Amino acid sequence: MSSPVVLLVGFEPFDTETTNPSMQIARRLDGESIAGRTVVGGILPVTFVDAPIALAELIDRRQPELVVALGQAGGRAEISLERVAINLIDARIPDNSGLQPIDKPVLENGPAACFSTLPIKAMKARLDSLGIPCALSLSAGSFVCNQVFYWLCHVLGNEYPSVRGGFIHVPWLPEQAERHPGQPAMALATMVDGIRAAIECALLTKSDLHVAGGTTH
Ligand code: PCA
Repeated sequence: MSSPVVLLVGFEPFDTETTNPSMQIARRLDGESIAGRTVVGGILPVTFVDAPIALAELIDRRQPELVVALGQAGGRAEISLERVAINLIDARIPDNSGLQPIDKPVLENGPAACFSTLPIKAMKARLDSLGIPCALSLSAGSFVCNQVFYWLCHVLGNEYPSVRGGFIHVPWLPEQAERHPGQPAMALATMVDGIRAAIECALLTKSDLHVAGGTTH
């Protein structure tokens, strides 16, 4: 019998970027074994129409035990463990298909917000112990990442209630930050180590810590 699967998705490049660290991390960890599970990496398009469909197809096809979605948050200095997805799309820029929805719900008549089911405080403690910059975040924005995060909560909550999932934003890579003077960056190797440790922690932690959280964003 094949080993259980962790689905790890990242995004294609968007805006004026030619790469996306989330895509690179998903590629690097694809096929790795973490705590006896096999990581399956996937890449989502940065488009409001196709990204949620692609995510749902990957979940249905791979039947993962855990789902971690990654996205780039240029300008942030830490790996951001997102706590909450909101039922709002308010695109600052067009997506990769040219669509720019303003003030639209992700899901008509859906709840206003939903929470990550990852043990984010335990994950933060783990990254802190490794010296990898990490923060809890209260906003995944209102672009495609937030939409995918909201959709992930919706699909898991309705169709796979025993499967945990959530969203993690990562900083720009050093080569990206070069084009944005004064902005923070993180080396790919550090991000890969951080996401690997975060996944391992999520797999091994059944219930989250309840310590003062230090939410910073
Ligand atoms: N970041 C964008 C979408 C894709 C990505 O990597 C966001 O934060 O919404």
